Amino acid sequence: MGFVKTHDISELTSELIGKEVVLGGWIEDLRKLGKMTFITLRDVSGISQIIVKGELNDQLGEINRQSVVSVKGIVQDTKARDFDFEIKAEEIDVLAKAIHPLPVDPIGRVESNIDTRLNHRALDMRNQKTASIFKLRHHVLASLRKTLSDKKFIEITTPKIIGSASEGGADLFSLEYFGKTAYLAQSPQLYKEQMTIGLERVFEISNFYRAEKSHTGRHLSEFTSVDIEAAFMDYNDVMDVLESLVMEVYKHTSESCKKEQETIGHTIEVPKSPFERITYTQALEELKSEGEKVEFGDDLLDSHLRIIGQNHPGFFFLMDWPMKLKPFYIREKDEDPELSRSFDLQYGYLELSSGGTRLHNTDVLKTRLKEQGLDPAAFADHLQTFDWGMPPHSGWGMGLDRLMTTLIGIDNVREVVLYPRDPDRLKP
Ligand code: AMO
Repeated sequence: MGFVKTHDISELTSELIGKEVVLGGWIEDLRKLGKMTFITLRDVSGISQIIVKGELNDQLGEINRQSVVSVKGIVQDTKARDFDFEIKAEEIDVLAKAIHPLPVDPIGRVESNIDTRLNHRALDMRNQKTASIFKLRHHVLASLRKTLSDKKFIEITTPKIIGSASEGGADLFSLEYFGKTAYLAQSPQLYKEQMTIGLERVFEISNFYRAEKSHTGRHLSEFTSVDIEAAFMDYNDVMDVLESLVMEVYKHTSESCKKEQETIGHTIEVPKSPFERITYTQALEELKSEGEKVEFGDDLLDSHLRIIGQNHPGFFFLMDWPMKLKPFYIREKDEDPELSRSFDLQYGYLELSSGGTRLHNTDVLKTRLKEQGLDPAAFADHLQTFDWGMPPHSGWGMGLDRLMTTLIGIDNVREVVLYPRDPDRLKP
């Protein structure tokens, strides 16, 4: 028998009763009862019971749990509670044995700590809770792509190996590039802005790199960012886009991923819309009234954001930050040049996204670069595109991994990333 499946387990229907099928999957459980053996077979779609009798049972040697097998047999009704159907086996091929002891228990009966699971991530993916997280992540990505396409954003892929920093000098990984120094992109910032001159509305979903020595549940050295940039939009417009995207992700997964929610043990609650929009100045007032010593121009510390987050649970925008706290590409407010047209999307204390209206005047941009201690010459390639009819534009970047943690109700991004990279983790 070959290893070609005729059906996934979830594709078994009552119409197939009495018919022959070939299934493929992993042995989750195996019970020998004298003349019969009951096997629980799991594939990506579900579990089925395999009944082995007669000669086949006599010939059945030792098969370890978690070995991968191909089973040819006849579909029949079952009395067993946990299964819709069972298969009366005609042939069983062990395609590859699992060598015991296994480093983590894929059934999850014996719990392993996160480091042990991450060190054996491929096997951890046979744990249904882990698999459900990544199935959910797939649905989130599908929903984001659909909503952005519906809103006429065009998906782009920008380079990850770059010649100069896009977000300023800090937190950059550098590498040897044919005798030159190259860097890993921290964001698609400059490229996505440039693309508005021809495509108007663009988005990218890719991994980016930050050499931050942070050891928290929300920082990674490699993270997935969802980025948009849109010509002829103001920061309020792109906040609307962000809000509708988050709402769609929540609605879509809460409706389409019932099984995953059940397995994970968390119900996705669709948040209330519209999200509150509070200003930095308002946040300062709230902090002061709680006895915090903060002045205009101070960045908000984690402890501050925890207070603000408690006052505004769930999603909210924190907008109009002081210019001096913002990157060089952010534009000021006409009515108060000390304030910027910028925002963060918060989930309680957690920053999920930041963005704003961009400067699109080259001279102002050059001045801003210098003010921030950056050399305009290093940005020559970028700056020249502003001489080719750069439209006013706005955009944002959102950490997908962080969004996933809000959806699942956990506080460690490592749970939602296949092979996380942080200062202590480069393998596997
Ligand atoms: P910023 O640096 O705020 O903005 O990043 C945007 C969002 O990306 C996520 N993020 C991270 N997630 C995990 N680990 C990290 N080390 C990490 N760093 C950032 C966060 C954050 O809110 N170019 C701008 C965006 C823009 O203006 O369009 C930028 O990169 O969720």
